[in-house]
Amino acid sequence: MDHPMDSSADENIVEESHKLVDSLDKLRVSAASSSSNFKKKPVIIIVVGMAGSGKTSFLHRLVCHTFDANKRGYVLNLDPAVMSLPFGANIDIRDTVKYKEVMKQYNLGPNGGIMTSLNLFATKFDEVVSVIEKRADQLDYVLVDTPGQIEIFTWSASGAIITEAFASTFPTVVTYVVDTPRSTSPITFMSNMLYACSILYKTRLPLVLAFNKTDVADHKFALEWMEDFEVFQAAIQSDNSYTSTLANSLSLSLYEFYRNIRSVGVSAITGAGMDDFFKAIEASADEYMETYKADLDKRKAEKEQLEEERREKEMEKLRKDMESSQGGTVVLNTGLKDKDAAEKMMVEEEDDEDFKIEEDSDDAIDEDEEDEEMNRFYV
Ligand SMILES: Nc1nc2c(ncn2[C@@H]2O[C@H](COP(=O)(O)OP(=O)(O)O)[C@@H](O)[C@H]2O)c(=O)[nH]1
Ligand SMILES: [Mg+2]
Repeated sequence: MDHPMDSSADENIVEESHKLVDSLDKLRVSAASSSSNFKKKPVIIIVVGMAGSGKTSFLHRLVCHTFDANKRGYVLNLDPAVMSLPFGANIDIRDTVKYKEVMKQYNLGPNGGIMTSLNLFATKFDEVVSVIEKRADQLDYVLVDTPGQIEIFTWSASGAIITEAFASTFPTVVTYVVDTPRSTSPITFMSNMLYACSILYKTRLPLVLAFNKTDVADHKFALEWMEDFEVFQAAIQSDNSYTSTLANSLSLSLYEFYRNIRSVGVSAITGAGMDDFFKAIEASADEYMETYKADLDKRKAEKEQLEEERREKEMEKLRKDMESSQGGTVVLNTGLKDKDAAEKMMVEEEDDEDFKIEEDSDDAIDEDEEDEEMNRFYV
């Protein structure tokens, strides 16, 4: 059977998780080294959203738009299970990992297969970042498509590794695609917003809400709900299925979230809203430089400071240890076992002393010497 990965044949999941950790270390190193030559371009656009919200179609639209606008885009497909892509991807996870083989080999279902494929790919992600770094001067945007099921990317270690790897090297913006016609119920809308909110706080990256499929349903209702709390409250109240106080209080806390994000209405099919979308991306990239990058640098400096302090403490400890051991001081352990050993040692010392006394005393005669004297006597 062909191995799903191009490299060695008998790896197992445990090994892969080790590799994942290794790759995280590698990425940390590359992130640290790249901080000095951080580039303002390209802007990474990571497209996430619920299954069927239109991520892949939207990405296709973005590819067409960047091409028409004479912008240089680079496309990355992270969905191992997609049958066919409407665009040509520069880097495609399917070229590296065969998702069906992963399912067979690790005996997994479709979601486990996608997740493991993404983990396998994440182990190679430092290479992906360096490929993009090499082309950075010639690129304006890197467009990233993610697996259909949102949680595979947003709640997995590999998704976090990939996002962090990008965010520590280039300005990175997350785009959350919303299926507008399916979010017209206030409760569905709120669930979707809570999910987007959790992504914002998890990644700490600028977030753009792309209300997709506006050719089917206008996103005006969503903007009204986000702008005016009372309008949304009224909508919740009229929704008989769910009128609990929980929904009310949750919706209130979401207002803080709405203030931190940009939202645009788009249609992947008609291409509506593209200019507004790219304006939101540019503003978000600036925001990245002002907030995320600054925060990243601060965190890095704090980490370095802590590391420096730790190193100094260790050195101080070592210096003290050396000073105290110079005079030959040995700290005795008073554990039971050692106590026996210490007693033994004392007995032996006593023996030595006895022997010394005998040896030093004038009466003491060595056996051999005695024999010698006897021999002389009888000769
Ligand atoms: N009417 C309409 N349909 C769309 C739009 N964007 C995507 N779709 C449809 O939504 C379905 C799911 O799209 P897809 O891009 O595969 O979603 P993904 O799973 O998020 O990648 C497909 O049938 C698309 O044709 C849009 O802007 N308008
Ligand atoms: Mg897709």
